[in-house]
Amino acid sequence: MISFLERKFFSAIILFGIVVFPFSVSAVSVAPEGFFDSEKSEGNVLSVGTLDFSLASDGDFSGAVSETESAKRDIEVKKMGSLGFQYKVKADNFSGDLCNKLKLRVRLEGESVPLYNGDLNKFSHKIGIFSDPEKLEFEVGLQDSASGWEGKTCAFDLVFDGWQEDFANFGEGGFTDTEKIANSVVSVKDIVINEIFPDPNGADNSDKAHSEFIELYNNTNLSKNVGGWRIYIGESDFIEINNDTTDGAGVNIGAKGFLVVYLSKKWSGSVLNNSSDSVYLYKGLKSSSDLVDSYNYSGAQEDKSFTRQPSGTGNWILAMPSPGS
Ligand SMILES: [Ca+2]
Ligand SMILES: [Ca+2]
Ligand SMILES: [Ca+2]
Repeated sequence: MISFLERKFFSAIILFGIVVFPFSVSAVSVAPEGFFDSEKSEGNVLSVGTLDFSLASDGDFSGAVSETESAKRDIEVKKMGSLGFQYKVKADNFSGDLCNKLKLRVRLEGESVPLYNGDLNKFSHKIGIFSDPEKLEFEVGLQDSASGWEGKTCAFDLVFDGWQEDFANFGEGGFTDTEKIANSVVSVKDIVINEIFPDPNGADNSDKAHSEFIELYNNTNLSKNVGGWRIYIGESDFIEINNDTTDGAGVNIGAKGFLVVYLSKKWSGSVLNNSSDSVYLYKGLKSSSDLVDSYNYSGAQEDKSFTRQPSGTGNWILAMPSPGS
């Protein structure tokens, strides 16, 4: 048994401890900074922990999107600091007409069910607690209803926000880290005019060896049938694509393949002007809805052709003729 007085004494000690001990702690923590050297400061930071991650990627989206093709890139998230974290990813900072015509699918490497499958410009997804290593697979393609997408671009950022595991959401407290990575996507047509040869050596279209030609290229990974399509030179002259005009090569263009249409198969003199002209590719009869591709050239030279560099997607240059390759 302890007496009333003893109890008061112990209470006083406890009260003293509550009141005085905090002061003694703060007295230590407010000691002059000069008493601490830089090593001790570093130690303090490390004892708290750091939240830091980085992003690694082999490169921008590979390939171009078309009616049948998508483009992909992988981004690896790497933990750099000592603290575990949760994270979320969003697409932001869009520029270019293609952005609102793209859909996005995001997968965690090795998982079959996508984390996200929807419009690119609405993408914002909480991934959750990070577990090392973590690679995300991003795949963009055209929205099903997209129109007027040919030859467009979209640039955007993927923004990764990380925060401490013990807070439910980013911005609610604790340490955070934000990293972003820039992306660009281009769209191409499935089939394009790839090369135009207006002025062969000597008399144009005197025979196949001196034939003007137009080369098509298939940007996709699927064979395409272009039988019955028409190439117009100017507004009214046209040549149909068939087994005869492709000189035995048929009317299918293999994946990432070429098909050459020889104008000497229809005409015996120059049809492509040896200075400037316009070439159109239609899916059959000439109508705006069936226009696949077109190109106006000027400044032709004998024994040189106009060609996309690289094939299928590049800008037009004047180069040595390369029918079928
Ligand atoms: Ca010539
Ligand atoms: Ca010519
Ligand atoms: Ca070529």
